[in-house]
Amino acid sequence: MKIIITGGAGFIGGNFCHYMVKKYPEDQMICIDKLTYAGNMETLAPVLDKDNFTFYKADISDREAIDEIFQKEQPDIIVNFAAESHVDRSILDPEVFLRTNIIGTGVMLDACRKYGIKRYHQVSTDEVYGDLPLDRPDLFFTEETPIHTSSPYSASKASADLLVQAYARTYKLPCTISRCSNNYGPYHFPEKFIPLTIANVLNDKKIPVYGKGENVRDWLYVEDHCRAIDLIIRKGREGEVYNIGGHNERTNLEVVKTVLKELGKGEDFISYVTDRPGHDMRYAIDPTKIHKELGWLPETTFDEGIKRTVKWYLENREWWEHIISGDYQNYYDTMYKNRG
Ligand code: NAD
Ligand code: TDX
Repeated sequence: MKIIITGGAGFIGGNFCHYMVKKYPEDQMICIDKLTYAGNMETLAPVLDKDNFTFYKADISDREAIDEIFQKEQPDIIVNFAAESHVDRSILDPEVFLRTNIIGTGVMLDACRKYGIKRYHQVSTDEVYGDLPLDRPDLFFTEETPIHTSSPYSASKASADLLVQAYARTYKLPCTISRCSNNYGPYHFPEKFIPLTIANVLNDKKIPVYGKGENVRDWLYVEDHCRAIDLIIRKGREGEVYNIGGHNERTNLEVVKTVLKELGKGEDFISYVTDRPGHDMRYAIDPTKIHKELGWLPETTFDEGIKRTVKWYLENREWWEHIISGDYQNYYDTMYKNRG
């Protein structure tokens, strides 16, 4: 079996490459990544020299390049992780989100039609459902919740989902979609909340908490997400959407306090700053469908996952210091300077 993994030099795609290369030595993993600011070959270091791993540097919105790879590799399964993934960047400049997340998905789907595949899997997000109010803890996102997006990022991801569903219906392309809640774990780019918190504390910098820190996210350890996708591509039903999440809701303030405790630091690191425009209040996934159909359940508790994550950032300083010492500093200044 040949499996194309796009966006494999990023956070979740990278963890998925590690997981799949190790679990399926008989299958070939073919990673396609443009190596944007978020892509990092150091993330792929553990698999680069493995016989069942191949890497192509290419843009998923580049039709010619994608066609060439499909023609050469004749893949069976595609897992499309490649995306612009940071909400704040989509607010600063939406255009690249439209190009990669929408056009790029369209190009991948066209290549699947042209060359024929056994399964196309779209890695989507719970953000396509919009948000839930804080005072209705009884409400959760199910696969039937209407699409209702807030940011240019989530709108571009929802557009991609609609394209996938259109290709599945019109061209009978064998597709699945997964919509996962917030991931955390090793190799998470330090612009995102949990690694940003860890990196700032380790560099003796304040943690910028948006608004009052009361927004709620449903956190899932990245390996649990990888396991869910593996199950869906092998056993999930064609044409279906699967929500992935672990009933692990935390306010941002609770998350920061857990990380600070793990690092043995006090709450004086917390700094409240101007809120994100259009900031979604609460995400909460109902994962009943994937549990009942595929037997999936998260295995890592939040406390255990945070312990492992903090340990990883302490032991892999070089990986993230490399990132924050480069271009990232300009982004950080633009995003956080004068935010007050
Ligand atoms: P990431 O930003 O860490 O990685 C994205 C990867 O895609 C990078 O390696 C980047 O170089 C690559 N890429 C970007 N544009 C590309 C292009 N045009 N062509 C080829 N490669 C390109 O993102 P992530 O957090 O690992 O997210 C991966 C996927 O999972 C995304 O589709 C995201 O929407 C989805 N998702 C993420 C989360 C989360 O909590 N991080 C939750 C749910 C869903
Ligand atoms: O500096 C910060 N301060 C802060 O309070 C940052 C970067 C974030 N936050 C808040 C905003 C959110 O409520 O923390 C929460 C998490 O923020 P992010 O890490 O930016 O994630 P989020 O916006 O929830 O989106 C993530 O989950 C869904 C991923 O980045 C998406 O790719 C995924 O689809």
